[in-house]
Amino acid sequence: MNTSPLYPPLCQWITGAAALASLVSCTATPSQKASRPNIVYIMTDDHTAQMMSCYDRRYVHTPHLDQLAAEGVLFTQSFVANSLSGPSRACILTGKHSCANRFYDNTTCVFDTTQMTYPKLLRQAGYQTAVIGKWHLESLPAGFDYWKIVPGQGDYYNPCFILQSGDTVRQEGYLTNLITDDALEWMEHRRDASRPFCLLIHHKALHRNWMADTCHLSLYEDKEYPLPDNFFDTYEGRLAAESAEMRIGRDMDPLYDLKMYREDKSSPLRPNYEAFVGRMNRPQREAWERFYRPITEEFYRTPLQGKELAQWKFNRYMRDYAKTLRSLDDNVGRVMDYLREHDLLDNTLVVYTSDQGFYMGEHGWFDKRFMYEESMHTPLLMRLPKGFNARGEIGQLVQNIDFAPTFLELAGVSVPKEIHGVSLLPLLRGEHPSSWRRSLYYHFYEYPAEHSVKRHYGVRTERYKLIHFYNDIDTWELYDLQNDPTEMHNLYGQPGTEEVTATLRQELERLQRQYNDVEGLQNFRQGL
Ligand code: SGN
Ligand code: CA
Repeated sequence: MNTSPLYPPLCQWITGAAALASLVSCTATPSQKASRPNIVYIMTDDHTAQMMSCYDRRYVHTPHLDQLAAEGVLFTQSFVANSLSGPSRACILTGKHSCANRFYDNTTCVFDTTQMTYPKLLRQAGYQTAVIGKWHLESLPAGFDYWKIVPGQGDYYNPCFILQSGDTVRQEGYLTNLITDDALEWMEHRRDASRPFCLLIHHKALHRNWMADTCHLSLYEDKEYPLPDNFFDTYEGRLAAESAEMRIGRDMDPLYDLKMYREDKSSPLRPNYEAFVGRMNRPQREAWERFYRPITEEFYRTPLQGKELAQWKFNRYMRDYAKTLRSLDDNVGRVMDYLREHDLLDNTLVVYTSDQGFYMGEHGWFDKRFMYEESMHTPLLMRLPKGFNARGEIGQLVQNIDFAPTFLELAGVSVPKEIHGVSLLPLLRGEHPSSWRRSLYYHFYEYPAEHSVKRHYGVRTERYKLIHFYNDIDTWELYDLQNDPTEMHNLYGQPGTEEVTATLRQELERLQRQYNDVEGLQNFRQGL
């Protein structure tokens, strides 16, 4: 079991929630209640809506997230602008598409911290700002009173943190718990209770390779997960999909991804198994091996092939993901308990989202990147401060570039004209603005790169999606999401689709002009 220096291990927290109350001293004062709302923004990594029971009941039960949704709002049509970690984070901080914030991909970019971000503007307006956890923008955070981040992707076990002092410290414990410990510690001891705050809690979970806390390893082992209908997709009419390297059956690594380590087997991804389990202390390592050893022995004793192997991998992947998710859901519960017990909920906007969606076997895949639904979509829940009356589902098209203007408007800070997103406050008030946007723009750049997803951009309306894959390919795809929600039938060029294609093309070009996506526009013209 993992422990943190500040608080007892999470598994004890769950049974001893009352203990938290006895640790606390800081309660909201009447003046604070009347002040500008706080923002608690929880962002996870690669958490997809299929794996949240408030969105989808097939696979998992996430009681704390469900409660957040039940007490607030759940966006059904929430999307990212570029389905990858760094780019998504840059879009969120700036409220602008990648073409404007210039953080295009994870591999070649460094975030320019001299540019405008919403935390900077909130801070200038008197908010206390903090970010804890995964940052992944290469440069160090700017615009925060307090930050503590993991280097790069971070490690699940006994992770290192980079501190504001410039020092790097290694902390014993499980990362999802440690990030939450620090967030609670910041709210409890490091802020001035008389001023509003904006706290960003950025988890590494549920990023690959889905390493659960030792206390959750034995969960869900008797569960068989139903395969998505298009698990054995043949990618007909979709060249870019066919060439991607993210198939569970073919590309998921038994050692690195599924932890099937055996002394005489090495992984092409992680020749040294120690790179990830090597961080564990002895009890962690023993618990880990106790759990995985019998499964590994069975795996090598009765080798599977073809579809059987793919299905076996799918089930192991789903179980590891669900176990890792368990810590996340519990830790969201800890944050909500803290806010409730400190009388902060009435005056706080709590947001739960992910840096993008993820494939849980749809099209046979894991990972993200594509403009297809599972990865362009991202979960979005909000619990609203007093005065905002929306509840239940919100169905308008929203995008992660909308968070910055929403938070700024909520704080009474004027929204800079350069921001591409729009404030969600009218929707949170329960209004149904007739002029709400009818289309979204998307642009993905990280190619050539891991998983081999071609560069592409496109437009999504409520019903249709038009995508152009470019660079070393030049193909268009058109989907009717109403008749083909899983995007299996590329209608581009089919008789009868001329009118809708022309309208979508026009809309795509309009959006590229509006956001001044020069590279996109150039490719659009060449691709015609
Ligand atoms: C790592 C992963 C990839 C993943 C990227 C981007 N490989 O490189 O599978 O697509 O991160 O993810 S791993 O072998 O290092 O696990 S992102 O969410 O950070 O954009
Ligand atoms: Ca991610």
